[in-house]
This record gives sequence, C-alpha cells and structure tokens, in this order.
Amino acid sequence: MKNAAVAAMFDKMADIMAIKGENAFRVNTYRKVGRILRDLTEDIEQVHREGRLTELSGVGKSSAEKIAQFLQTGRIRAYEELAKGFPVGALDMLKIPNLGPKTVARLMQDKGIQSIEDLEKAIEGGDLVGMAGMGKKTIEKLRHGIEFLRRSAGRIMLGKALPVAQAVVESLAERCDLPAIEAAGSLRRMKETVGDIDILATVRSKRRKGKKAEEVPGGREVVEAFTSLPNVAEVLAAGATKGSVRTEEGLQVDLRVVSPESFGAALVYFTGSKAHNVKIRGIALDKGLKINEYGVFRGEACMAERIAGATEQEVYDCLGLPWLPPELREDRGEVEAALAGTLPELVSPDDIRGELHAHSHYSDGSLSVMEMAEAARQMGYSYLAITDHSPSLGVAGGLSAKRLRRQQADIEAANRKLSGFTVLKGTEADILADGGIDYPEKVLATFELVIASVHSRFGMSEKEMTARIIKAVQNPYVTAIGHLTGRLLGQREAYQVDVGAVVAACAEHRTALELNTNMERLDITDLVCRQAREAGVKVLLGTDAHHSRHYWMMRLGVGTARRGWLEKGDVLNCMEAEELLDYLRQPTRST
Ligand code: DGT
Ligand code: CA
Ligand code: CA
Ligand code: ZN
Repeated sequence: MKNAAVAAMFDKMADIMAIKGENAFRVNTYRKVGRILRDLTEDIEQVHREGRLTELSGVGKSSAEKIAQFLQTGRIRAYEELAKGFPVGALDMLKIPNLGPKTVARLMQDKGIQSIEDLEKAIEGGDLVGMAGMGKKTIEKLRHGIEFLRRSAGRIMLGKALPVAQAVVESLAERCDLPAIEAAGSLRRMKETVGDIDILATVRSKRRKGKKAEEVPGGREVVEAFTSLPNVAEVLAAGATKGSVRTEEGLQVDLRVVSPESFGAALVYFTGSKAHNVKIRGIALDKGLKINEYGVFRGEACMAERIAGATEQEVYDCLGLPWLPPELREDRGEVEAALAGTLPELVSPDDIRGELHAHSHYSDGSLSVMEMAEAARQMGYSYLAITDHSPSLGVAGGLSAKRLRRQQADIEAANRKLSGFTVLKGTEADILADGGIDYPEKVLATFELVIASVHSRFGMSEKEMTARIIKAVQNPYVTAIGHLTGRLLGQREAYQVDVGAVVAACAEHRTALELNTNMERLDITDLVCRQAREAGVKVLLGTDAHHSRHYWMMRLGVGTARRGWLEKGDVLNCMEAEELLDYLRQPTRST
C-alpha cells in the first residue's frame, strides 16, 4: 500500500508551507489529507482506480489530483515547486518538541540554520543568544528537545508496528506452507515502542542428521516469499534462513526460518528480552544444561544431547519454570515470582467489557453517540463511556453546560434504543491550573464517570504540577486521572510530576488512574501500572477514541497492563456493567 508514502508527501508540503508562512487554512488542508490517508484502511491505489478519491471526506479536487499524480508518476509537481531551493533537512527541526514553523523560519533566515546538526552547533557555539524570543531557558529546552529526539530516533510506536507485523505474518502464512509463524522480539513483549520487527517461522521437514544447524530445508523459499511481499520497499539481506527488509511504512522486518525441533527455543531466544535470556541461561547452567536458540542441551559440545526445543513450554519445563507470558519477560522479578508460585494471573483482551474513554462529535470526535455505541457493541462490549471535553479546551470543542445537556439527552435516547448495552454519561474534564475541575459542582454531579486530565500549562514545576493533580485526585467527583504524564511517544516528553505521590494520593482517595491506550500515549506506563497495583489503585483503560476505528488500540493498553503485572481485578473495564455502575456510585473520597 502506498498510503503512508502519499501521506508523507502531504505532511512535507504542509511543513514547507508552514515554514514559508503560508496561510494557516491552506496548510491545514494539506495536514488533514495526510491524516486521512494515514487513517485510511483501504488501499489508496484501489480508491484511485475506482475514481473515488474525492469521495474521501476532506479530500478536495486539487488534493485528489496530487494524489493521482503521485500514484501515476511517483512525483507531485506542487511538491517540487515548494521544495525548489528549500533545504529539506530543515523539516527535521519541526520534530523537536516545542519548536514550531515560525521559529524554524527565523532560525533559517537569521542564522542560516538548515538542519538539526546546524542547530546543535549554533546552540553549543552560543549563536542563538540575543535572538528575539530565545532566552536562556528556551535555548536549554531546545537542547533537551534535541536529546529527546536522538533518544527516540529509530524507534517505532507499537501501534504502528503491530498491524504491519500482523500483515506480514498473515501474508507469509498464506503464501507458504508453514506449520508455525510468529512475531517475536519487543513487539511480542508488547513494548510501547520497537526498534524493529522480528519474525520467526518454521518449515515442515526436520533437519537431516549431521547437517549444520544453520541449514533448514526449504528455508530459502520462505525467505524469497518474504522479500517479495508487496509492501517491501527495500531488501536489506536475503539468505538461506534469514531475510531482512524495510517496508513502505519505514519499518525494518527480520525473518528467521528455523527447523521445527528448534522453533520453541528460537522463539524464547528471539522474544527476549536480552535480560530475561541471560537470567534463564543462568538457571540452565545451575542445572548443568545449556540453552541457546537451537534448543536445551545436556552434556559437552559434540556429545551434547538435545532435551528440548520444539515448543516454548518444553524449554521452560526443563528449567523448572512455568511458561511465562512474553510481556513479563523483562527480568523484573518474573523468574523469582514463577519459582515462588506468585506470578499474577494477567488481565487478557477477552476480559475487557467496555470502552471508558471516547469522544463523540459533540467535542472533537467524528461520530455520533449512537454510532460510537453501535461500534462498541460490535466489539463485544457491554458498555461505553462518552467522555467529551470540557469548556476550557475550546480547540477541541469542549462542551458548555448547554451543549452538554443536549449531549446527555442524546446519551439517554441511545440507552432507550439499545438493549443489553449501556452508554455512560462521562466527561474528560480539564484539570485547571489551580487543580480545580473545569465544571461547576452541579454539572459534575450529572456525570456517571469523570476523567480529569491536564491539557494546559505543561511547563509548571514538579511541585506545582504534583499539587495541581493531587487536588484533582481529592475531588470527590473525579473517577480517574487521565493520561497522567502527558507524554507523546517520540514527540513530547512527560511533564514534571511526582508519580509516586500521585499514586499514594489515589490510593488514599479511591481515585483510579487512566491507562490511555492511544498508540501515541500509552500513559501511564507499564512500570506505573505496577506501582498502582502495589498501592491498590485501580486502572481504567481508555483508547481516547475519536472514531470507532480507534477502538482496536485497547489491545495496546492491555499489553501495557500485562507488562505492568495487572490482573483482571485491577482493571475497571473488566467489571460487568452493573458492578461498574455500583463502583462509580460510591464516593471516591475515603474520608
Ligand atoms: P527492539 O527491537 O530494540 O525493540 O528490542 P528487541 O528486544 O526486539 O531486540 P532485538 O530486535 O535486538 O533482538 C530480538 C531478541 O533477540 C532480543 O529480545 C533478545 C534476543 N537477542 C538479540 N541479541 C542478543 C544477545 O546478544 N544476547 C541474548 N541473550 N539475546 C539476544
Ligand atoms: Ca526487535
Ligand atoms: Ca531484530
Ligand atoms: Zn486528553
């Protein structure tokens, strides 16, 4: 699919125009097309062939022409016009947090800065001192921003990688006769970002005795099928058992083909983490065993006898351990807990009964209350909380008390029509700078569920921010604190907040923490989930859906929750509707 490539062209055009100071409305039109293309589930080439480009809402005639040009010639004339004489490396500067197009334009014009490297040199050389709007603090922030960017460079959000991995696994399984194929690595461990995608496959026939371990019958054919998949942009390596490609989406995918008697051992090895592997290798050694990606062996080198390797279960059995869920394999105490028999029974995707953070078209969502509810029911859910924004968030269509009354009437009407499904009256209300909640008490009393989130004044000191959030935690109407740290993966660092203090306050006031499962957030993190569980704080999972096609991201959050050792009983969304309503009716303040 060329969707991502076309979207990237529109993003670039929007960026160049923004730096050149063009009309914000026009810039936005391009950005919107980029977003639509990235969200599109259909193949854009198919849409083009069927002459339906302008039927995509937000795609006008001139955008459609540009898309068609790109699909036919690989180029867009308007882009080439814009990019003529423009240093394209300058666009990278827009990825630095808190650096907008206006400032980039000034850095280019006044200082001749054309790339992140130039900017770094200018900062180090003190060249920015004295520039309007460039105080010491701002320059320091820029320096941090560049460091942050470097740290996240090359890592891809799980939410982007997961669908790509699934597609590769499915297409390969379709093309080749494979008894087993599975994604391994950090993706299987559901880490919030991944460096690359590791896929492991096995063939039908066993390796013949005496052959080298590196030889796998039929391996080369599988690798060939892999490197010729339609979304492969570049083949980095292709051999008899290993292939490596870069996809259209810019992701590196490694495939390894192993023989069936080694599949389990290889899956353990390539799932990692490295730290977990080191840990279990130590356990093997203590038992006089040797473990590697080919199997578990007893005895010395050439005399070594394979005692396990075909399945993960076999491998863990040899070590005296139960099979460990991949999300736990981080050497964060999972082996010790397994040996002591105190492993948690992790929450699973099937345990989720409903969606608790969703926006309708009353604020910045795209669908009606009823449409969002129908789609949630199709997910197999039994409830959905509509949590539109509060008035302070004007840019996101925050609801005044008057429009809120209409929205709530709409929710009541939906509930009358739907049987066996409940739409909850919720809100994602702003936590104001002083810790107050963005609705008067008599309005707050009309909600069944209140998520309170920080959407402004990110730059407060840690002390102020912590006090601000704790005040919201203490508010008896607040069910949960939304996306606690405000981070956006690869885009914006968490703001300063004492997470431990907030968790303690939540425990005291019976307030939950949201795990915002949107791919860009995954906030709270796995480690904070674990902290919450240990403190007895409940976790609410919410996709922050602005369209029903975002509901699938619940899966990402369940992954994070599992990495955070959460059980069903720790997660509000695992309650049946009645139980949840009961929970929500109890006052959140324990005093
Ligand atoms: P990533 O891709 O950076 O998000 O993280 P991983 O965990 O997927 O790491 P990757 O792709 O480098 O390697 C996949 C797995 O292979 C890793 O989780 C553990 C295993 N592995 C790779 N290199 C080593 C190694 O040097 N020693 C051990 N014990 N295991 C390794
Ligand atoms: Ca990997
Ligand atoms: Ca890899
Ligand atoms: Zn929010």
